[in-house]
Amino acid sequence: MYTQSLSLEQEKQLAVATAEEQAKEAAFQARIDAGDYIEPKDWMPSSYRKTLVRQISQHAHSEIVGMLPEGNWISRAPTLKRKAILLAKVQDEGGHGLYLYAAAETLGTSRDQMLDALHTGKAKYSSIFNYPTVTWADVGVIGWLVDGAAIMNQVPLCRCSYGPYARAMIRVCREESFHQRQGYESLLVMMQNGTEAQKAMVQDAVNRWWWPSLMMFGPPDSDSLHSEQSMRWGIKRNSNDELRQKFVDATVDQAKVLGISLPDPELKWNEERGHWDFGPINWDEFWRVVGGDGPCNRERLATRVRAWDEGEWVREAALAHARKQHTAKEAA
Ligand code: BYC
Repeated sequence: MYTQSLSLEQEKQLAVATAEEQAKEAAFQARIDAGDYIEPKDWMPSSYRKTLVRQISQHAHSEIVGMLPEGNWISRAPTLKRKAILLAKVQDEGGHGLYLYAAAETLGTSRDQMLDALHTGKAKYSSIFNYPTVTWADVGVIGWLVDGAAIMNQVPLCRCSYGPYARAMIRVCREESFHQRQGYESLLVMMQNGTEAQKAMVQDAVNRWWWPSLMMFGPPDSDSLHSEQSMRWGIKRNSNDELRQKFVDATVDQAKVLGISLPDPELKWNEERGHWDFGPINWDEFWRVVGGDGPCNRERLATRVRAWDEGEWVREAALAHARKQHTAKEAA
């Protein structure tokens, strides 16, 4: 009898808690639907927090790992001007990673935890950075196609429902736009004033980067695990396929101006849809790369882990300095 009345009481408490939780979730969704920004101290469902930490930290990792393929060409840039531009671009990417780690930290996850997830292979980063940069033209093509795809995906994130992420993205997008233009301009110079060998080098780079760039937008909507919920929460404003189509539509004309061809025999204007049709994407290759078996996955991760290990003394020195400053302030 006693046990039964206790469990009834517990059930009642549970029902009240569930009703409270549901009311909170409904109020939260109403704020999102009204276009309100969610700030770090606001109540949020734990799954919203988890999704954001996943996406923002993976985005941050992509920026940091994304420094490597282009960084490979800093010492071999063909002119002082191109070297200065490339240095600034790679440095910007480091900065983007830092804004994004800071945005993710506001959700209660430490930078050490995020980096540990990267270094142990638990967290993902963009598939695109697992491809090699074999010639100088790859640097221009990364600017044009990879940063072009990144902007297409990231401009809508400036209106993401989570305030710190949305604000970080505004600055990131401004800089990405310069990155895209510098890449396009460097390709234009090679295509208009270059030798036949240089033009062939640009075409070869486009052939290698085109399909991986389309994969950057993620799996097709039918296979996208998170899109539906993320769109309901206003984290994603467009689906993977919508953004991929927008990118193809914008890029075809740019390719014509450059005088290069895109490596897709099925690329065709569809009058009825008002969009470019394009051929099938090799999703087996995408999942292989995402799963760790791309051309450069092991090399990229090993480089990041080495940088982390070799930077330990810097972190220790910075912490010791901060402690010293703190003690001096306390004593004063
Ligand atoms: N690569 O349900 P889905 C840059 C994963 S940095 C690897 O559609 P979601 C730049 C996805 O994480 C560019 N993994 O996911 C830097 C999920 O697995 P988990 C980076 C991918 O999150 C330096 C699973 O597949 N941009 O531009 O709704 C130099 C199912 O996917 C990829 C961002 O990070 C991929 N390509 O949508 C130059 C932007 N695609 O997490 C340039 C922010 C999907 O469940 N992120 N996966 O294990 C986003 O907008 C979204 O996270 C995505 C994916 C559109 C990428």
